[in-house]
Amino acid sequence: MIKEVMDYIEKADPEVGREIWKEYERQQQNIELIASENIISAASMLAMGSVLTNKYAEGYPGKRYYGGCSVVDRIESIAIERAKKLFHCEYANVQPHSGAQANMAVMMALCSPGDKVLGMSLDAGGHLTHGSSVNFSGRYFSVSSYGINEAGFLDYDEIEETALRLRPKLIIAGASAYPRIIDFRRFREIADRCGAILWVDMAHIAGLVAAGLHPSPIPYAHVTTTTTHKTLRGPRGGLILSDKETAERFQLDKNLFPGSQGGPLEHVIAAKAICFGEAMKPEFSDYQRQILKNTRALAEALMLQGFRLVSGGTENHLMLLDLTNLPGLSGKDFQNRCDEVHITLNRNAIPNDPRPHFITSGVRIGTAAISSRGFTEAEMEPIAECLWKTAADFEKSKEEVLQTILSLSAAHPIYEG
Ligand code: DSN
Repeated sequence: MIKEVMDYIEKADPEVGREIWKEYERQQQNIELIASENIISAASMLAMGSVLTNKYAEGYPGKRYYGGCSVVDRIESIAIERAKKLFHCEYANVQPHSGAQANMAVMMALCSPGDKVLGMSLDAGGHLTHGSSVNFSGRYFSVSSYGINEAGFLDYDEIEETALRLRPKLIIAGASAYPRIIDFRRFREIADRCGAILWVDMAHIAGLVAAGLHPSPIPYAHVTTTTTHKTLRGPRGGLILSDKETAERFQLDKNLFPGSQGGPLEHVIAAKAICFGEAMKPEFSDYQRQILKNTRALAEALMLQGFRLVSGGTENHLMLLDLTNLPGLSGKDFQNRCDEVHITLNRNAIPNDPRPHFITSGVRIGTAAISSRGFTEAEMEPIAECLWKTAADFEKSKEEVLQTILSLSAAHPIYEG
């Protein structure tokens, strides 16, 4: 079906259609190790290409500013009810166009410009929207940040000490490049001790949380946000979750629309509903368990090859490779070499990185996408070997690595049939 759709587009607009086919072939051939990417179901993908994209629906189900919204009202209500059931919470807003939009609305709801905020620093694995100086969150709020300790772990005692000293209005927990379990209960205790609100951004781990394989932030956070396209394996988009009382007290709905967004993307909301439905099935828990098994197997195989891992391992879907034992090899060089052999990953700063942000001394690796393709633990060893050869002996082993990667990819086709 996906191929028929691409054929149709190519006939209608050969210039764009050909590029979409090329991207399909790239995804088919490459081993995708970017920790924030995934391969979504055909149903979820096709819902985004449906007639729902034609509809304007500013407002919320039953309270729209346009006529003709009865169908999208039902679809959005299905998405809301499924999100609440999946994450065991009382309130869900499924309209954020992205994680960043969800985060902006939440920050505007919970704080006033100039308020003190404490979030994880981008350098240590936090996110741009958690107070980076180049983002709205760092420009309009008075942000301080916490990092990780020498061993690569969050140091909760130090975070508590900082929070008690600064007395922020808001504490942000959640990360984009942290390979360990986050103790949300401890974060809530810290927030309560200093009178702060706790907002958790669980974007990376939402799939694991849905499957009960990472402690849920929902019982502890005042507000939780996530993207829907990472481990959750849905369409590109955002989600806000909370209890009813907090949602009403901080007017979460109003802060998203009309506060920071216009018309909702009902075609994407339908795809989110489908993703939430899929995530409630037993197969989804099996999939999340496989992510954990693959990540651990890959981490162990990489360490055996000679790679160093920040924090010495992983407890979730991702790991951070510290390349400083490979003289002269930056994160950027390694990412570029991997591109040449059809392995896709992204460079990432490591703690106290000696190189600038655009270069870095590390890479981030995750297994959500390859697990969706059906890769299992046995295939993590050859992938680790390919990564090591690419890092340590590139010119000599490039052809051999390329052949191994192409045959591994060919064994796990995407969107066939
Ligand atoms: N860009 C995402 C990631 O790669 O983690 C975060 O928004």
